[in-house]
Amino acid sequence: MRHTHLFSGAAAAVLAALLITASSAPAIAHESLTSSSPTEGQQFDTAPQQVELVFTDEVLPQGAEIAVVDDAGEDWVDGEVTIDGSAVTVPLAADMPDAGYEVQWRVVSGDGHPISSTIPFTVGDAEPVSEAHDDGHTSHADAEAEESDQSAGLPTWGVVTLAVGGVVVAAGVAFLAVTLARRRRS
Ligand SMILES: [Cu+2]
Repeated sequence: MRHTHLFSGAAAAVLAALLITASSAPAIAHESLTSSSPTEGQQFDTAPQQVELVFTDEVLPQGAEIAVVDDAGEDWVDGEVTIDGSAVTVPLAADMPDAGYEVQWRVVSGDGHPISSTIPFTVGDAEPVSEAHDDGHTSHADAEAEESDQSAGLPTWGVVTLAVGGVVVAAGVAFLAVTLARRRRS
């Protein structure tokens, strides 16, 4: 009999911990980039006329920003950003010289979260942008990871606090269960 009660106490403790942990998990995913022109690292013989980004779902009609910069930081975007559902396009200047460039984009996902990344490409026989912002450069995968951290809405210490709280609650539940089991026995 005693073993049964101990077991149910432990089960309750595990359940409580699981519930608390699950409640801190991110609930909603945001859009991500599914395709782009240029693609990452693409080499053009002649300069592209526009940048097109396609996302997994519609992005919000405001807050989209695209720059196409060269090594000197000059922006070669020449016109307004157009958002059509999940596609975001912007025209480029007609006289882009052979060089390395980088698309720097930022859009607001349908769930209200801003997402951003960079896409390097080259025109002609040129070196990719070497750039001072190599430090801050994130691959698509890294950007996604950062974004999903943010979408959890909790800094790391918040998650830790919740986890510790879960263990404390679980311990309390287990203690109660064991105490009740003892009382029933006596
Ligand atoms: Cu999001």
